[in-house]
Amino acid sequence: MAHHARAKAHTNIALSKYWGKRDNELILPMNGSLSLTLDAFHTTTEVRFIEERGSDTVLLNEQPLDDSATAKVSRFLDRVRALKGVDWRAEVHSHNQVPTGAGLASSSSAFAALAGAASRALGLELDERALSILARKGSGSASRSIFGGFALWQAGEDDLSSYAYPLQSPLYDDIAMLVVVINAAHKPVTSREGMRRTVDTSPYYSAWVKDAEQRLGEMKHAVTHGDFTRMGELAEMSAMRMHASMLAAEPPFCYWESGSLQVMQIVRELRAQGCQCYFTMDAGPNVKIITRNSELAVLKRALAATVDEQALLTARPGPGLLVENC
Ligand code: 2P0
Repeated sequence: MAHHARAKAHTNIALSKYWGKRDNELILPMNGSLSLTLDAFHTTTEVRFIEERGSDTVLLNEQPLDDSATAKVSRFLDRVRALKGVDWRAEVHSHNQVPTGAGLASSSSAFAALAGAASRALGLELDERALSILARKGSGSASRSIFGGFALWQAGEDDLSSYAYPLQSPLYDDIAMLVVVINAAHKPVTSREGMRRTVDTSPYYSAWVKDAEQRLGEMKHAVTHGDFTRMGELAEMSAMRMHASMLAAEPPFCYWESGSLQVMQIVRELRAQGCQCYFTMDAGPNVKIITRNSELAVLKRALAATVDEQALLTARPGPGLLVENC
C-alpha cells in the first residue's frame, strides 16, 4: 500500500493580527486573529511514508532543508505519526510558489500543506477543524490557511478549541491585496522570537491582548457585513498596535524600513484623496495594501514613482487546502 499524498495550500495575511503565544509547544495564541487567504502564493507538498524507521528527508524547491528546519518538520510529522500509531520515516518534497524574492512568510501555506499531505498519506480522515488544529501546531498562521477567503482563528482555551473557521463575506469578490516588496532578505528577528520577546518584556503587551480580542469582534462584524471601510480601518489599526507592542520590548525591535514608511505615507495620502486603501504589515518590512479591485490601477500608478514594477504583486482571495492521493 502506498502511503503517499499531495496537498496544496495558499498563504494568508492577517487583517487582525496574531501576536504572542500562551503555549509555545501547542501554539495556543494569546488572542484570536482574522485573515484573508491569497491566490497568488502557495505551497505544494508531497509526503511519502516508508514502512521503516529512520530519519526524514525534506526537500524544499529540490534543495535539502538545513538540520534545524528538518527537525522542525520531523517534530511536526511525529504528531501525525502519533495519530496513526506508526514510526515510519517520511520523504517530503515541497515547492513554494512565491514569486522569487517576494520576502513573504510562507509558513502558513507550508504547514497547512504538510498537515494535509501527511495526514492523508497515513490514511487519517481529518475534517477541516482537525486539520486546522494540526496545522496550528506547525505554525500558528497555518491554522487559517486550511480555508479559502476569510478565516477566523479563535484563540480557544486548549488544544481542541483553538482552530480556525471560514467566514462568508460580501467583500470576497471585490477585495484585492497589493504586496509591496521593500526588502526580500531574511528578517533579523524571526516572528517566533519576536513574539516571545514581546510577551516576556513589553509593558504594552497586556494592552495589546485586551484590545485585540475586542477589535476582533468588530472586524468579524465588518467582514461578514461587507463594511469595507471599517474592515480597512481595523486592519491598519491592528498592524500599528501589534508593531507598537514590539517597539516597547526589551531589547526593542522594529521591522519597518524607510521604504515601508514611504509606502505607508502614500497610502494615507491616496486615502485622503478618496482612494479606498489601507495598509497592513507583518514581521518584515513589506507593506500589504488592502484595497478594492477598482482601485488597483490608481494605486499602481501612484506607487510607480517610488517602487519598481517587479516589487508590486497583486493578489485576490485564494482557495482553501486541496488534498489528493498519489
Ligand atoms: C499573523 N504573524 O497573524 C501574524 C502577524 C506575523 C505577524 O503569524 O511561531 O509563522 O509559527 O506560530 O504563524 C507569523 O508567525 O508564527 C504570524 P509561529 P507564524 O499572521
